[in-house]
Amino acid sequence: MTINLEKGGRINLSKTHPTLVKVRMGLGWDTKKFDTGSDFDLDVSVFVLTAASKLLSDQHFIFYNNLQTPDGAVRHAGDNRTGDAQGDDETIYIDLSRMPPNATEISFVATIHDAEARRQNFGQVQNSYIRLYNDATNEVIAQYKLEEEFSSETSLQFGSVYRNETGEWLFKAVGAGYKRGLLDFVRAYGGNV
Ligand SMILES: [Ca+2]
Ligand SMILES: [Ca+2]
Repeated sequence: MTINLEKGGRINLSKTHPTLVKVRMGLGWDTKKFDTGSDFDLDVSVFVLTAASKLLSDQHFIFYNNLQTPDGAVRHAGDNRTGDAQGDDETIYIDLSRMPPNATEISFVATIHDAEARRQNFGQVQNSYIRLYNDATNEVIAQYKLEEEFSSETSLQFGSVYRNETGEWLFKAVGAGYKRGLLDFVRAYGGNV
């Protein structure tokens, strides 16, 4: 059974799926093409963070030019440049068993490539969602459909997979919009760019 999360909602994966090891995150969106004269490319990035919300290393910033963490715990399946895919537009694979012990949060952020020059924002994006699968069984464990209308935001934190004090893994629906670019996120998470 799929759990539908609301903004701010969470699910304790260690309780609902105690044997879960391989997780697949699918992110999807559609763009209102008539609103914009140029291509519209949303990019999903992943930040693997310590308890202090800092990147474990610069290599733990996963994006279209760095598709995998050195430990192999997180892998990005690659860039989709249009949002036209059927179903998930970009996919991230996570192996919880390979996650370094000091990794406490895996944050999923979407940004619009070249948003400023192309004068694009999340007001031109619709049907956004993040979906968490058990990659071993293809079961959709939880999903979060973003209901909110974003107007001028150029980036969006969709959600996080994180570890609590007792070592349980949870998934949280965040849905926070920002007027920030990708580099601003990297800097905020303590990356060197
Ligand atoms: Ca993309
Ligand atoms: Ca799509």
